[in-house]
Amino acid sequence: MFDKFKDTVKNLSEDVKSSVTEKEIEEDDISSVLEKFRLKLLESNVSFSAAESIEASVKENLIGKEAGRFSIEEEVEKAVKKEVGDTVSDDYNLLNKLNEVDNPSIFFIGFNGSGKTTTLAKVSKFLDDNGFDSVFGAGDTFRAASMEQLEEHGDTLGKKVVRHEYESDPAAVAYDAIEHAEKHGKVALIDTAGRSHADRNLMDELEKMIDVNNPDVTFLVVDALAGNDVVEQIKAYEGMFEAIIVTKMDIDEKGGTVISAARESGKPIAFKGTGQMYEDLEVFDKEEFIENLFE
Ligand SMILES: Nc1nc2c(ncn2[C@@H]2O[C@H](COP(=O)(O)OP(=O)(O)OP(=O)(O)O)[C@@H](O)[C@H]2O)c(=O)[nH]1
Ligand SMILES: [Mg+2]
Repeated sequence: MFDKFKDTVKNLSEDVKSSVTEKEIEEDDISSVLEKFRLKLLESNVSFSAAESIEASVKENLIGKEAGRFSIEEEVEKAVKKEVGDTVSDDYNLLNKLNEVDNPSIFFIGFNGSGKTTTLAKVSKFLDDNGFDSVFGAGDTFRAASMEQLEEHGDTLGKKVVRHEYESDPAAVAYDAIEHAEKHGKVALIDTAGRSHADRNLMDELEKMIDVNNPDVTFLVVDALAGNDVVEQIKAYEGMFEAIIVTKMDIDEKGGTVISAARESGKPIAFKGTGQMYEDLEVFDKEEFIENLFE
């Protein structure tokens, strides 16, 4: 896992070692290797601003130290861990949140193909395992076959799917699904159409959907392979979500998307998707994530 990120940190340690000639590490010794390190972080999907602060933290940790008196690897690792730890938060508990509100509703929003529909189904399974029944709202009335995809999950998981016609108003679908959930003491899980920031109509529609229905929880679903696009995605949905779910972590070599998403949004990471099965959803654990970056 995260081999590319590991190599980046390891290479930096080696580069620092070979570039330090004096006893005490000076800025000049390491500025070019830090520059290279920053570029490598960018290649590992770490956003520009996050890469800059990781670089600054490593620099601060090394300058003025006496080479040979300490382990460069350890210092580099310590600095990167601290910076990532300060950036990424896992401070989100969905079950607590659901216990706090009456008739909860959860929206899943995000770019095309990020994993919204699959994640909704996984969350339904997670809720089942924790004593919450759910109803699905087919709020993607836009993409062909989206409702059949959701109904397939509904059939498999034994969940009712509230749907209208294609091209109909998704705000009304969500409304009906939430009403149905309220009547039956269930949680409403609302699917939405995949958007890109260029789709002004779909973005307006999504804003309306959220305004009208005032969901208790809105998750932004981002794909770990999105790379630098995640910065744009966070901007496009700014103010609309309270926590993030990062999907496809099982096929991510780079690790940087979590760091970028956390940095650019300031929001906690609630869950991670780790495969295509319903049970492949885990509560995000920051310490475990950081350990995985280095082990
Ligand atoms: N390996 C892996 N694949 C995933 C994960 N989450 C979702 N996928 C796959 O990603 C693809 C897209 O998932 P969807 O749930 O359809 O994504 P979506 O955001 O609803 O897509 P649109 O509705 O078209 O915007 C599917 O093939 C999923 O099986 C994950 O955690 N790991
Ligand atoms: Mg979908």
